[in-house]
Parts: sequence; structure tokens; C-alpha cells
Amino acid sequence: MLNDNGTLLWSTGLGHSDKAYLTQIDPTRKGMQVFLVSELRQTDGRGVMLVDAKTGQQIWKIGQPTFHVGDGMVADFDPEHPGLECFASEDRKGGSDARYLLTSDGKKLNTTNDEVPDCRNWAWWDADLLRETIGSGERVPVIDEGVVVRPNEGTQNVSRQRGNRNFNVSKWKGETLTSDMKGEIQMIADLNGDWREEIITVLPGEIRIYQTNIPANDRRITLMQDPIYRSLCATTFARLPAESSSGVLFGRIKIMIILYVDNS
Ligand SMILES: [Ca+2]
Ligand SMILES: [Ca+2]
Ligand SMILES: [Ca+2]
Repeated sequence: MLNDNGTLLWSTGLGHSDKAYLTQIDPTRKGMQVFLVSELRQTDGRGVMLVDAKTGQQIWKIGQPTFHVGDGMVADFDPEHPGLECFASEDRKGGSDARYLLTSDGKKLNTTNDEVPDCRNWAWWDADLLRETIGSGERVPVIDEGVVVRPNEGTQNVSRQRGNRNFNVSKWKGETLTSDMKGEIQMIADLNGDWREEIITVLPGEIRIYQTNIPANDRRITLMQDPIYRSLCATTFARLPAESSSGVLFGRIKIMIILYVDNS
């Protein structure tokens, strides 16, 4: 964690973290916390952990060995547990396919991998403050035509078939809110300034912006007024797509900020 003058504020000493999120994750604690997952093998149970954002002091750890935790996310999707649920998944190249789901105060919730949602693609879509998940549907083949220019070979016309994603927005383990959306997701952000997020997809020769048609029950400041959210949108979606993000205060909960994303 860097200070505002660029100097080191604190370090866990764990090395490379594939994902880290700064926000108020546990509403019973003062200040913000950082949820960290470790790419490096950790035998001391700190491969998935929560630390105090100001000091780096450990708040909780998963307490079991981890191998190569390649993805992670924080989102409030379960109202039964206060604050943001913390979840993560092992990368198979580390030798494990385990997935983890913990409450904001570090209690493990899942007994099977199926109980853990995907880390990618979350959006505020309906009128409540829980985050909705974007489920992948079938891949629909499309023909993508264009030209390529190769050194020493000149210009060639190309036509290739590739998959194109069909997806739905749903409550986690609940009702589907919007279905039959299409394209590869490039960005999820509050572009039209209410506080729900638009989903931007691409298809061959086409950009789509999906916007919720579910009325809000209250008025909230647009997420883009939050400089952290705004800068996060600019940085996150300029790289590999499909990483959801946000960073504003919704009543009792500040939502997450990605500090660092590495897709290696
Ligand atoms: Ca919750
Ligand atoms: Ca919601
Ligand atoms: Ca919006």
C-alpha cells in the first residue's frame, strides 16, 4: 500500500497479489479494509485475508494453505450477512481448483465450490443495494469478417467464426432480472448518471450499451462523482475486459475499489 506521496505505507510481505480490494468491507469496523488474495503459495493461511487499510494489520485470514489464488472479489449479494461477501478462486495451474466464500468478518460460508459465485462481472442493476451477478449463457457462433495485414504477406481478407456470449443479469441464486443480452462484455460502469451501472458489450461491427429498465426507488449521486470509481473505470477497463468494479458509499456500505489487477 502506497501513501499519498508515493512512499510505502505498509506491506504484507506476501509478494504478488493477483487481486486486492480497498473499501469498507466490514461495516462494524471503522475505516476501510483491504481484501487480498495471494498468487504465491501460502502455507500459513494468509493466502486469502483481510487487513486494515491504514496499518496493514491482519483482521482475519482464511487459515488454510492456498496455492495460487488467481481471482477474487468483494460484493454485497447476501443480505443475511452484513457487509460485503469476500470470495476467491484458485487458479488450476497452482494445483487446486478450490473456491472460497467468506463473510466480511471472515467466517467461511461455502462447503462446495458450487456455492461460490464467479469473481467476474457484477453490476448494480435493480433498485436495491445488493450487487447483481451477470451469468454467462450459451456462446452463439457469429461470423467475423475483416482484413489483416501481415509483413511480407500483404493484406488478406479473413472470415472467422467465433463465439459470442449470451448473458443474463440475476440475483445471486435468485430471479433473473434481464435476459438475452448479447456480446462480449467490455465495461460495466455508471455511464448514464444515476447510480445503476450500464453494461457495454461488443459484437462484430457493433457496440451495445445495456441500461436497466428497472425503476429506482430513491435518488443517489452518480457513481462517477466518486473519483476512485471514476479512475478505476478508466484503468480497469482499458485492459482485459470483464472485471467489475466500483467505489462509493451506499448508506452503510462503501463499495470496492480494485487496487491492482494482474491477469498474468
Ligand atoms: Ca452481505
Ligand atoms: Ca441490486
Ligand atoms: Ca447508470
